[in-house]
Amino acid sequence: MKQSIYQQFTEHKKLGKKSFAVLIDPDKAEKKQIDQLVQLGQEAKVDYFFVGGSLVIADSLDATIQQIKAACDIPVVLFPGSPSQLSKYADALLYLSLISGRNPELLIGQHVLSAPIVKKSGLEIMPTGYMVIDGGAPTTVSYISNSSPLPSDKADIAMCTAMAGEMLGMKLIYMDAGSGARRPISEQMIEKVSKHISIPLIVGGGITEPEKAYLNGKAGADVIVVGNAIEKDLSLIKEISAAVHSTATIKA
Ligand code: 1GP
Repeated sequence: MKQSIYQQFTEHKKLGKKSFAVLIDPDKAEKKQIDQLVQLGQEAKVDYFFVGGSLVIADSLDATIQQIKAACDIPVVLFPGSPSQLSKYADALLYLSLISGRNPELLIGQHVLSAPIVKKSGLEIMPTGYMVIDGGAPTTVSYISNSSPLPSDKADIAMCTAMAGEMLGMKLIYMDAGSGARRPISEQMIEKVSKHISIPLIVGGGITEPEKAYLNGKAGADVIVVGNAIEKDLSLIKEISAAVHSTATIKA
């Protein structure tokens, strides 16, 4: 039987294998650029395409995913900024609860309203504790979510938040400095969080160099997400993918 995406995440974590996810914002990516991204993604052995954005204006989500699926077998995971960003063409959904914030709408409110539609979508649902970490500049996600990000130098708060998320039943933790963050999440914070949880850890926001992607993996991130930097320079896919895949955590 085909492994679910979540089984892949946990299997890779067990083996200390790091994965690379390229984030595609359906609003920003043009049809031609998606074709190029998919081709380069296949060549570079990208593990996942995450699709979504804090603010998706154009109605191109379904079309974007169909275009990716028609061209490759790389799984497509929805990373939605709102409940309207659902597509039955994707493989799985990061079912996000903003556990770093204190906005009840994003912790549970919107989930209640959209639950029947999400259930009917038939998507693989992955409950995800979403933590926004201060990336040095106000990002769309902090404005839209109307909640402050977690301070970047407070690794202990991040650790306790992630631990609470896991004990509440979240299956993944996603730490995000926000799209285009000036300062990506520190390795010190990643290490602290990863040491205290047993579920897979996704890290993204402001990663622009292969070296940083590599160091994040070394520090304990299981999935590294890059969006903006690749949008600007497609050739980075190859370098960052190689860097992520060269990381191996020694498992005791
Ligand atoms: C943002 O984690 C993602 O939600 C990726 O961020 O676009 O800065 O790579 P970037």
